[in-house]
Amino acid sequence: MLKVDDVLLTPQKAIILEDRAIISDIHLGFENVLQNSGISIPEVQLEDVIENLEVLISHGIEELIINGDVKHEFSQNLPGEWKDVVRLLEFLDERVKVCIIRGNHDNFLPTILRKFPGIKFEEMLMVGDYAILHGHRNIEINAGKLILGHEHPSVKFRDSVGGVYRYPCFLRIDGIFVLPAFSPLMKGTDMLTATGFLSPLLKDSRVEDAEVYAIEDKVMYLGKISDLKRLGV
Ligand SMILES: [Mn+2]
Repeated sequence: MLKVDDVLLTPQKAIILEDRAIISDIHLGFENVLQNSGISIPEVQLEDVIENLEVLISHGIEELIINGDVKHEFSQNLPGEWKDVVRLLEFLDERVKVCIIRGNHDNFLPTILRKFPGIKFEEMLMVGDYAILHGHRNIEINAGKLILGHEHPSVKFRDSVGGVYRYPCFLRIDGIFVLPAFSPLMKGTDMLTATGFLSPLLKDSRVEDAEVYAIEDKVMYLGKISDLKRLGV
């Protein structure tokens, strides 16, 4: 874990703030999207997600905040499709307090959440000085510090013999932290070639100024995007 300002960045792709862990963009069911486009992939995502959450919960956190996009598909709400979400929420509900922040893929989530009266569902949550929100919409915020999801940041490097390495990463820019996608299947957006951010809340920020905290077995500070570009990695 790496301490930055008043938060901890963990290799499980979570930010720990006070006694809470914040993750984002689980995108359960993404396997189905890959399968539908002809890519054969076993449905292993839920197990992987639960394994990582077990590690996080073992740090003794009081509450887990899921900062948007629990499930990938947002056009339908078929019961069978949602079994992974129900299993995940059952697993969490028995162990920690849970708060889900609405993401752009979460339109149908409230239907499932009726089964879980203990789980909060919010547009935004304040924890200390931080506003925690997904970031896909522009909403009025009275906080200088933000924790966002939605961007799925990663950095992609190429070595001299053509090997390609991609690491999910946290970004820190203008008092804002951006979480990597918690999903083990999402490759993420390569910030070294991205020309801008998706979030309207980052419209005044430059990608070049973002500081990169890449995740492998541990969290590594790599400097700013502009530094990495200058190094030609
Ligand atoms: Mn999103």
